[in-house]
Amino acid sequence: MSTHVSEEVREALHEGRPVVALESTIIAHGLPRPRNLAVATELETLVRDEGAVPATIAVVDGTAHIGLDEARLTRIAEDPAVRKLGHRDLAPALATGATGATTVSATAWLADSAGIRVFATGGLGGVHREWSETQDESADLRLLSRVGITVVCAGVKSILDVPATLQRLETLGVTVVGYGTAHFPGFYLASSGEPVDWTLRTPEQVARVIRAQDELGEPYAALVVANPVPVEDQLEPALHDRVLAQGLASAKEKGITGQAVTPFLLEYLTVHTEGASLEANLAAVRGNVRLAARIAAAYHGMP
Ligand code: PSU
Ligand code: MN
Repeated sequence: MSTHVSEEVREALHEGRPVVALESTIIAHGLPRPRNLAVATELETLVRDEGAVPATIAVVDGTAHIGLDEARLTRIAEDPAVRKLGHRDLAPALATGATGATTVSATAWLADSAGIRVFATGGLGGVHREWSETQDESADLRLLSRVGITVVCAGVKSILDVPATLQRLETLGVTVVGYGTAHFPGFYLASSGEPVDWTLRTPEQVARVIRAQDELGEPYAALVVANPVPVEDQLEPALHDRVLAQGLASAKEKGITGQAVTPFLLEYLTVHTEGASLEANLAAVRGNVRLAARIAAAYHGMP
């Protein structure tokens, strides 16, 4: 397969130093330009500040890159022709020389293949509202049942049907823990109101769970570490509920389907909350990236 692991990431993995995978769909399709490039760079710096090596993942000209140099990162952020690639799109993208940003499903797969144990994103994809009409369930969920990677996220995007998504994660055997909370976070909101079965409070505790997965052996599903956005940074809940309802109605009216649904709703919220949802999204992602780096450091520092 046409995969390229950057020298910095390769050396870190070889020497057993912490590495954190970062996805690129959030950069290309989840955040507005030109802010997205600044955020992509900032996230890598946050990882480095915690003593870990960032590995942003994307497909450029038919090669899957684990760790992007500045030119490639800039292209992913700036080129409007960059595609959105889920796991199932990787083979045709590599075979045809395409360029695309990787979603959670594609990133988790590529990171795991490269030997990276910890991955940070904003919010996972999941079961969409009105699933009974559209059967729209993100490929993120099933893929996470197939790779033993740890994903730090602020829950699943609140545009989704959260209880249905949690049920699917249970069925698929994906372990879900709340970080410092007994409730599943709500992406833009600190809590979705749904309970979680397990609460962990330190990076070292999370690292011990990863180690226990290692000992239980393959095949093991992913570990989802659900880390809430700080309450002071969350989107105001009443504003969230009102604008989301309008966005869902607008998506339906416009006939938006498939891969376009998630980017459409994220942008709708950004525009109609005058940027407040974007700030909440960014606060969540920053917190996740920092925590992921601390978990990776704790895991690699274990005796
Ligand atoms: N988290 C964010 N913004 C995003 C995403 C996650 O804060 O844009 C992306 C991830 O790449 C995730 C994708 O895999 O949204 C889900 O898309 P879909 O629902 O089409 O599977
Ligand atoms: Mn979908």
